[in-house]
Amino acid sequence: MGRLIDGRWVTDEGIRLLPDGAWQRTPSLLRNWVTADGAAGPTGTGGFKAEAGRYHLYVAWNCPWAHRALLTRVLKGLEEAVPVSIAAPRRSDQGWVFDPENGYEDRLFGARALHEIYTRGDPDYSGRVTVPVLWDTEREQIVSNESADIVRMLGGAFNGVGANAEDFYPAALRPAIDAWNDRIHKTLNNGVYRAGFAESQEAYAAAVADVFETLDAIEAQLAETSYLAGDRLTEADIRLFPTLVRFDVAYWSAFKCNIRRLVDYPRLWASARAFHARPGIAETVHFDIYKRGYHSPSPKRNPLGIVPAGPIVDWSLAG
Ligand SMILES: N[C@@H](CCC(=O)N[C@@H](CS)C(=O)NCC(=O)O)C(=O)O
Repeated sequence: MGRLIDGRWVTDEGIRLLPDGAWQRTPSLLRNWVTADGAAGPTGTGGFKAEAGRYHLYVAWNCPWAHRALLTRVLKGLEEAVPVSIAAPRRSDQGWVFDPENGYEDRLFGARALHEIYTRGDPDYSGRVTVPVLWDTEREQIVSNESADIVRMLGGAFNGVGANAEDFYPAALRPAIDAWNDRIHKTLNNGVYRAGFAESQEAYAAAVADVFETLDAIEAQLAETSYLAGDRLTEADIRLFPTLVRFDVAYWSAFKCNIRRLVDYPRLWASARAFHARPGIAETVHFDIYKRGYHSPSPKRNPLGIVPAGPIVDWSLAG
């Protein structure tokens, strides 16, 4: 299913098909920023001052973009200051929906579907209805639906109002962080989707080559430094993790990213497991949901929706 936007076919997965059979993700539309003093951020308008309890995060366990926001929330100790509602880990003809009977509840409004939140903030909203979403309970509108920006805001704006002092975007490391973010976004976070949704052999081959070139480059980097941008954890490592944790159970088979597995990269595998072992991180990870979600029925990729039994990967530090 999909619809034509600007002369391009936009699928329910929000990715558009280019003439050569390659796929491209459509950009986010709502890009205001929460800041410490309420001043405008790099995009959008001002008036969104960081305050404990004022903002609410909407996510879904299976979405890797939402996952990076959840990871930052945990690592900054913002669980109480920024409450969360979790949509059911599947999409329906209503897009993302809630399923209170099974624990997937809109804790703010009791909405049945996420599109209700988008139109509550802007009755004329006509863009994609995606997670993650950061909602402002004071101004009753969406602040942002761009995960990269939400990661940065949660990481930097809330220090006076509940967050710990960890800095995942320190000034001295910004050039290295920006470079990794850019590369990883294109070739890995999005690269696995470009491989999985490609509709020509050439488009698939190009995407999969990008995926493994970048994984190889990261493995080489980890021989030099403990983390991507140096000897401390940064945003770049946070943004990498959702792709790594889905790799062997989902992307490897569902998206045919199968030249090597994560477990075949000794340093990358060790560093992913160490990240997973940090307090609160494992609670954000749901392997069965990834396996079922990425292998759910899809007319082109998996028409019968059969979910593979393996691989069984031991993420414990002993494994
Ligand atoms: N640029 C967005 C992308 C988010 C995104 O694509 N989320 C997917 C789920 S993984 C979604 O909600 N798709 C629904 C749709 O496109 O209709 C971000 O990084 O925040």
